[in-house]
Parts: sequence; structure tokens; C-alpha cells
Amino acid sequence: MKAVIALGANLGNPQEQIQDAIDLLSENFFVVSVSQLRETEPVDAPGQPHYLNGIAIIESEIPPLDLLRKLLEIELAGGRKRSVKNAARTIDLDLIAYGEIFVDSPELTLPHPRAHQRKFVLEPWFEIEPNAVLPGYGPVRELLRTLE
Ligand code: PH2
Ligand code: MG
Ligand code: MG
Repeated sequence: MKAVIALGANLGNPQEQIQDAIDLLSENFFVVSVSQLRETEPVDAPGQPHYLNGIAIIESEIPPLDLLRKLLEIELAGGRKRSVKNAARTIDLDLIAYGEIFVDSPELTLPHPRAHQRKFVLEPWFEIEPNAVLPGYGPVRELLRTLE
């Protein structure tokens, strides 16, 4: 199954931290593709530094919660500290979609509940997969159009 992972960082050296996270992803999974990284305006995070954002698509067959835990492990390796919601961070790896799996648990919601509203997720995803569909929400192309 393909898993779509959003990459983000806005503290320290975002470029380097995202590259390190991609390296760790590729030690654990087959990385199908990685988008360009782009600087984006912080969303719901007033006064923070700009983010660097991108998307990685990997191939995986492990259960969704195991995949989530692996992503959290990679975040920890990248110096991620958790404080308040949406605090600035050295590295953020968000599981956006995992095949056609739907999950609604306290630990994980799949697909990601806010991905359909976030250009910083949809634009890089569209770049590497123009025909992508966000399960339950529709084609990424259409979602982007409604955000214009
Ligand atoms: N992540 C957030 C909150 N706001 N804004 C941008 N531009 N990029 C992000 O990755 C981001 C954000 C919480 O995860
Ligand atoms: Mg996030
Ligand atoms: Mg996150």
C-alpha cells in the first residue's frame, strides 16, 4: 500500500532535518517519491517562522498504528519536542493517507482530518501524483481548486 506522508519543519535547519527524516524513512521503507520542498506561510500558527513543507510517498504493509509509531520515532530522532498544539517544530511527519484505510481513534485519524484544507499538503502531493485521490474527500486536483 502507498502511504502519503507530509513533511514539515520550521525550527533549526528545516532542510537538513527533512532530509534526515527522508533518509530514515528510506532505511525503513521503500520510498516511492519525494516532492520538492517549499517555503510556506504558517497556518493556524501566528508569529511562527515560515515552514518548509513537502510530501513523501512510501510503500508499506504494516498496520497503521505501527506506521504512525515509526513516524513518531523518526520525529524524535529529528529532535522533535512536543509542547502545545501547533507549536513550532524541528520536524513533523504527518500520515495523510494510507491506501484506502479509514481510522478514527484517539491516536490516529485516517485520512488526516485537515489535509483536504491544507495547500501545503495538497500542492506538493499534486506535484508528484497529479491524479491522487484523498480517500473520503476526492481528487487532490479538485480539492486544490476549491482552495484557490
Ligand atoms: N503545520 C502545522 C500548523 N501549521 N503551517 C504550515 N505552513 N506548514 C505546516 O506544516 C504546518 C502549519 C501543524 O502541524
Ligand atoms: Mg502537522
Ligand atoms: Mg504532526
